[in-house]
Amino acid sequence: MKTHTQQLLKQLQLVGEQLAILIDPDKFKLHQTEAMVKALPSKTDYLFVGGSTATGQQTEACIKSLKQQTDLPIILFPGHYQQVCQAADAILFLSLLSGNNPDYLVHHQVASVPHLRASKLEILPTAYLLIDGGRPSSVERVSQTSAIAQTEVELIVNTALAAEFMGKQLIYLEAGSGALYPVSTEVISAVHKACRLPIIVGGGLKTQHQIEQAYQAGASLVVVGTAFEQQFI
Ligand code: 1GP
Repeated sequence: MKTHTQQLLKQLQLVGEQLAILIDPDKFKLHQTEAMVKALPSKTDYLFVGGSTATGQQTEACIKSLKQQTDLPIILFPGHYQQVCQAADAILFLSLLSGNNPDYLVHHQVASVPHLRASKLEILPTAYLLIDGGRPSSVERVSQTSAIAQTEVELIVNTALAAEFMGKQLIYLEAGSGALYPVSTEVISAVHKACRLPIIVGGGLKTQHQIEQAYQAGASLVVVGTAFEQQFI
């Protein structure tokens, strides 16, 4: 097995207030790549590529096309192990700790190993916590798990701390794509106070104000998908 450099993990640990734009290969149109890359906010640090339903082929075509237009690091945000793609730079190795479906806690991860062993992808061990964003999310539908209510702050903090004790390197607080409201600043700051790991926040972030609030509450990285995507679909 090749050694994976921990370059992006270090960046995520050391640099605050970063921005990732999420591209869903299922909605991505190859002929729009150039325009899409030009429209990226100047502050963009990473591209996340993935979605609940995208195929491996769509994911690979999307990443190869993006790679021709930009040097930004591309991080896989896989909804399924078949989205593992060697053309990316890194992968969020997600475990859906807010739910109790063993498929998304460990089975998909085991199934992805034959693809990962042969790859140079940097592996980012990430605890993925689905938090209620005001409407059913595709993560809930696909994983058949329920989101944690935003009022269950203690449960969210305990889950994040359990992740830290397990050795995860990143905490991802996810309100779901197209969420009516994002993860609250109260939740982000409670996790930030209790937990040493960098916090990624995504789902339902539509305005610069919401993004700033997430940073101020303790998010190291925010992820924006729908609000960017709407310019292209
Ligand atoms: C990434 O699922 C989010 O965490 C993306 O959410 O599409 O609502 O920006 P939006």
